[in-house]
Amino acid sequence: MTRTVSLNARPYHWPFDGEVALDRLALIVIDMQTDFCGPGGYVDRMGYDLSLTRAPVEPLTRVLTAMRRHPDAMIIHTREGHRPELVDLPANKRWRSAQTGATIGEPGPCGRVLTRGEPGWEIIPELAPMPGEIVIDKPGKGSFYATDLEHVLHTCRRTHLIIAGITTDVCVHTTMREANDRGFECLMLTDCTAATETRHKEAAITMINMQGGIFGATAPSAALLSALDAD
Ligand code: C5J
Repeated sequence: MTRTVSLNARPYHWPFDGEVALDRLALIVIDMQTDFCGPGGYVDRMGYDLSLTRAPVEPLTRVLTAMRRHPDAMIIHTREGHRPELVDLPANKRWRSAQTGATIGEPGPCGRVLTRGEPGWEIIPELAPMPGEIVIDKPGKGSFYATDLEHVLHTCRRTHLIIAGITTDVCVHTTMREANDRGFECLMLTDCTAATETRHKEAAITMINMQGGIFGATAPSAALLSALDAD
């Protein structure tokens, strides 16, 4: 019998259907790449405070360690980035990045910005995927757009998603919205996510909690850790 999980969350005890077996659950860790939280990466070059986007690293390490003790649960990592030929980079996305001084596809201290195969695009070593974990490469902000994530989740019979990573207000929120519309029951781990501005993270969490949990629920990782360890 696989273990089930149920935990205190806001605005409701998660999941909505009482409990979820670990073999129906996937943890999705979004874009913990050097470009979003490492020195010389995309976010650093735009001038944001890296201590904010690095804050989830430690709690995420604990969550990954705990989840890896339960092989029934699926672990998925995502990476935002474009093909080296930039054929999947919309002109407006490139133009907007140029306005910030960190043009996508151009060389920088971590190689070409947000480009697949470059050092800045790699997941940071502390949170590197282990063998057997799934990596989804995405050209956009949402993890479902132009990827096979939905197909993988359906094939592996995953109905409940625990979502973490960076940034809360952009790729994490977009992914949670996409997942919610597809019928997945979602939980965001509040200390395992961060934005480039604290008020944006807070607003993003508040938005999830409105209307009875418009996109799902939110909880600190401690709630998940104790649910995973409970006998
Ligand atoms: C952004 C992301 N913020 N991973 N990407 O451009 O949230």
